[in-house]
Amino acid sequence: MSEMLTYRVPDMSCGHCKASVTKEVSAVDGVEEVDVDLDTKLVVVRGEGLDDAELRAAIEEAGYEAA
Ligand SMILES: [Cu+2]
Repeated sequence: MSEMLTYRVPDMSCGHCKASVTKEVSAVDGVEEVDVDLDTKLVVVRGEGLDDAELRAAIEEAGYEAA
């Protein structure tokens, strides 16, 4: 069964931010789809067996912090 987790990442501002976050989060186990909306600063992650700590670590790895 697919699940969805959403993070707010206020420091994302441009296409480069979006690409960095998408790349790191996509590499996390179980992630099937990553949607970054720069207007709302939301990162929506869909997948199976998602791990909140791993996803937050991936966002940090990209250089940002989940609010
Ligand atoms: Cu940027």
